[in-house]
Amino acid sequence: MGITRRRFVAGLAWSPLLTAFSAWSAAPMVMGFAQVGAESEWRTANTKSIKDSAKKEGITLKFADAQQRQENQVKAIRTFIAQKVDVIAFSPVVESGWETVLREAKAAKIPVIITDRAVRVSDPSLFAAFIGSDFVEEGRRAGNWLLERAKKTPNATINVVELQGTVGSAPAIDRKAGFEQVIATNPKVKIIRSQTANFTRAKGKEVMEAFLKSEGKNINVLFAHNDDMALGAIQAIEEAGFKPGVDILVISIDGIRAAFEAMVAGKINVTVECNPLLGPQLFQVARDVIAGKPVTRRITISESVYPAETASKELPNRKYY
Ligand code: GZL
Repeated sequence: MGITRRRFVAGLAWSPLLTAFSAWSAAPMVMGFAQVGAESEWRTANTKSIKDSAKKEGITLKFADAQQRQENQVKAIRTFIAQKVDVIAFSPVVESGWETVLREAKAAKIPVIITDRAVRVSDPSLFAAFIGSDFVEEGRRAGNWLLERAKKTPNATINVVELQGTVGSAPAIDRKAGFEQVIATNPKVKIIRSQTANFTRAKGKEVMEAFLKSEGKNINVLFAHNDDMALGAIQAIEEAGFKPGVDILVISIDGIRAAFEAMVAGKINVTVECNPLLGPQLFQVARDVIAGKPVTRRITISESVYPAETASKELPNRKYY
């Protein structure tokens, strides 16, 4: 199934193999998907959306979990190329290091769709489309919430500790950039410690423990690049005898169900939504790409900001974990 359906149709239009075509064209699309891993509840929801959509659309999905390791994603993409799938999609764990394997996919005439996290490549023709959030905007939204809150204590210095996502990943780079862009307008707001906790709950707790040990009472705000790290950090904050959401404000991103529950409990002050439910759009774009239709290169998802006061009303509507 290595040749693209587009070329196959062109070839068949002039040949008597029309019956073969009708049989083949009825064959389900085969997609190879290389997922980052299973590091967070956001990722679990993202994987479920992709698998559920593939099932609903009758698409044969070859799914690989890379356990947050780029070499595993590259290996999976090479396997998909060898299996001559119709289309490859993946959520790149980090932004760089994809040129070689994407050139191999291009040489094999297999279109590639990037979902969730962006790649940094010199040749834009190496992928057909990107479907995902604007992470810089998410960082700005987190920063804007803090600036609004800071108006309540205009003369106070606000010391922020930051739990970054995976080093080199688009969400970690861009959320940090967006947040810093906004807080730079208020000299009273300062990031005093910043470290990666790799988007996981366990690391979030561990790094927050270290922050608390070195900075303790000096910490006014935690900015976590995702809810899982924030939830881990909340455990550390409580074990250190502080009240999360009160002694230390907690700003987070994703909008998973557990974050809404923590907001109802007064332990998270705001979560900036990052929508993981990309499955339906992914398969729509895949069909268009295979059919040779023009596709929008960058498809972003509309998202909201949920301060704690909205949590109990919004909680029942949360479709994902
Ligand atoms: C964002 C996504 C991030 C989430 C984390 O689109 O790549 O990865 O914010 C997840 O929860 O681990």
